[in-house]
Amino acid sequence: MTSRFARAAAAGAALALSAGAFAACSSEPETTPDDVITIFAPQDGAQGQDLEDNAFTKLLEEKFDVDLQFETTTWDGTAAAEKRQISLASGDYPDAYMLIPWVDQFSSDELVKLGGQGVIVPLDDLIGEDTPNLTAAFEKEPGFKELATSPDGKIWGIPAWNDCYHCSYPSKLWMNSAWLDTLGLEQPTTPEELRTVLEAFKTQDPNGNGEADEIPLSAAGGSSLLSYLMNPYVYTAEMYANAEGVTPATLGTAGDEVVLQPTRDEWREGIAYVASLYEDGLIDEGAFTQNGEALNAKGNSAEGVILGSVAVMHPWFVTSDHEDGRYTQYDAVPPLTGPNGSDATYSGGGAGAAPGATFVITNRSSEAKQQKLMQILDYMVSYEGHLQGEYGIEGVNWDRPAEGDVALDETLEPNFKVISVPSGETLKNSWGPIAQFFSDAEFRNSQVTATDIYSPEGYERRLFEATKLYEGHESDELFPYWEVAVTGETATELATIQTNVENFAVQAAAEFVTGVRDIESDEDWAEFQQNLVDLGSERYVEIYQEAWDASK
Ligand SMILES: [Ca+2]
Repeated sequence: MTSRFARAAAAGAALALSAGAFAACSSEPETTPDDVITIFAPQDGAQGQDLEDNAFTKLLEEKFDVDLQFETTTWDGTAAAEKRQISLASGDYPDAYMLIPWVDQFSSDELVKLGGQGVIVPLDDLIGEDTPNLTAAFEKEPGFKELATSPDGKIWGIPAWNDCYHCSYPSKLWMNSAWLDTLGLEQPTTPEELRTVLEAFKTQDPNGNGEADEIPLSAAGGSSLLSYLMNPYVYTAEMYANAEGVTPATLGTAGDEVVLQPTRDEWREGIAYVASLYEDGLIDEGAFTQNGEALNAKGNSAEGVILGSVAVMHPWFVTSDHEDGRYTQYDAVPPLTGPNGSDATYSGGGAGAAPGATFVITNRSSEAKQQKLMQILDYMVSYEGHLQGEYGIEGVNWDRPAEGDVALDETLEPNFKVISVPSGETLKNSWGPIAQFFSDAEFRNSQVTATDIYSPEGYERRLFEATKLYEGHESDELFPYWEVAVTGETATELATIQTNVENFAVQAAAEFVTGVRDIESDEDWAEFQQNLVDLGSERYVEIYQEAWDASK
């Protein structure tokens, strides 16, 4: 039994004497007194987090004269989504939900539905003079307010705005510079130059052990590899999957028209190129199927350095504890230039942010509680509240900058630095990503970061500098799906089609690359097109076309 329920019952002890108090739950929500606010939130015990007994919780309780009680779930997306749905369906839900967007959050569709049912309350009238920090954040980043505004024009909840610069350009290629030096080669700039480099990695023993054990190009899961290699031919976004579903990565645009990229001849040409690399043995056989753990094992192989290049967001596949210094060897290769130019995959809207909300207030909350909850939210949007909410206690978890410290973005004044603590204690004093409502570029990039990009302490700077190689390569064909919301019955219809089409496109692409399907065969190509149609691809494009038109 959750402590929230237990305490709420205790608080209403007089009522609890009557068995009816419990039976009444479903029709007439029991609520706690105004000075007790109940919150549903994910909690990560592995990082030492106990929201009931947490330094930031105590700070808020004192500052806002309130007792915060939690109903917790885990950081596992599927389990968290399920528990949230159960709590809503039971009728025994708390005053508010505070979630982590990449674990589980309310979708636009859910917000409109729950708002219409009166389960969650509109925040529009609660935002204003009483929430100066949120109001200022909306003015500073109009995209944040747009993200918070539902398709019906109301603000039913607050999403997290997380302007992660390096995540905005997720499809990067990390190549071993030491190997290039050994072989007297430069970083490739075109698809054919890449082939030449990969062939040299494969045949010229760059790790010098006399064995042909080199893996020229690897990846984990197929999507990042495809988007980096395909972009010189046709704009290709990277597919992400989370508890809410998959991103519409197959979609591109031609002017005002939404286009399914895998129907295009340019897509076929791109796949033919990737397939030719695979046929030449230049791509790791596991690239499309192996998970992160398997890639990690190759990157950190005890036999020595065997990875020539890896298509992933950042070089997490090597650890810093190897004596051979492999941790320092991988550098990002800028987008390759091909017939389509030199596009880079771009993910906008605060990088991975999706329409919807991480914070909502329910109809269980009295007006006094609603106001208090908005004050608490507003404090977490403020600079000081954000620092303490996300990181914890000053002097223990973070510090003010010292003389000589440099911000991640060197053009900004350094504002804070995070202090390393054992991994089992990282969230002992903070709410972590729950409090990350407004991580705009200025906040994130004013963090003190070591200037040696090849030291573990300078890792974020290495990613920051690598990303500059990709910035400015946004495609004319990009479909800004994060600005497009689909609601109502259409959303239900879309969810199934989207999952089917997107998963199939990645699977079929891998099959074309590995030779299960023949990209040169017109018959196989026609079959692939028919498969897409059978999965609802035409309706898929139609739904997004209508929603995109409506969003303009
Ligand atoms: Ca070798």
